[in-house]
Amino acid sequence: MATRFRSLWLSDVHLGTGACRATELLDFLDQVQAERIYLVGDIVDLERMKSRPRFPDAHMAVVSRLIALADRGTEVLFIPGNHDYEFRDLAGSDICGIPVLLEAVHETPAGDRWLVMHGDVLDGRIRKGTNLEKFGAAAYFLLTEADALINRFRRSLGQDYYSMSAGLKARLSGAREYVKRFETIAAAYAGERGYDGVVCGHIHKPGVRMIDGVLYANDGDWVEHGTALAETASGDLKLLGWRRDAVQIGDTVASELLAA
Ligand SMILES: [Mn+2]
Repeated sequence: MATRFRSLWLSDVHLGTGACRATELLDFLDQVQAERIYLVGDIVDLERMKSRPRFPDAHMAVVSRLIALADRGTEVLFIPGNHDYEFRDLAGSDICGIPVLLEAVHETPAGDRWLVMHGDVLDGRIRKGTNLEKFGAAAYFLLTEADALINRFRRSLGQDYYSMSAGLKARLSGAREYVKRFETIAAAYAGERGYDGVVCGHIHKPGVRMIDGVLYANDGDWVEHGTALAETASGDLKLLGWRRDAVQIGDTVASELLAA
């Protein structure tokens, strides 16, 4: 029995790469239902496919599933990221019933307005005036590469997915600094533009918190974490995580944060 939500956000699926957890995502999509699904960028990794073209059946099955959901009445919206930026040229039109947008504005049941964007637009601001060139986005994402290899072995042994780079990144101060700056700058950017919150992806670090009065929400990724954000009918925002047996539903966050 699928759990019903008002809205669902997922991003950084990176279809077309060995690191993509397509099978887990398909299982996740069996377990949740939503009135609308925001695809918040880096869904298909066209960047990687330029050097190493591959598209396994499970990856195509994810594409087919999303198109089928749109066909059966789910409002599916696609906001391209930096790994599928070519689709930005299609903004204003749609792909198989899925509108393509540069960004979206989500309205909550309480009437709050959240900016929905991938987040790469902030990369320039994040590096400005810091030494993050030494440990920028490129190095950060390189750490995710080793995961695919390790987990291929772990899966063959029947073990659950373990994210090495997630653990490694948590210990590296450069990575922590990058994540913290991204979160702060994303919230400030949305606040400057008059929004009550921002929902994004890009940094492969799920999280939800208030930053200077603006809700910051990151839906994570389907390379390391296997996470999505979901809004209930009453407007609570939850971080969902895929597990072998069931979708793990995190604590209520938005309503408590917003009431604080
Ligand atoms: Mn990205």
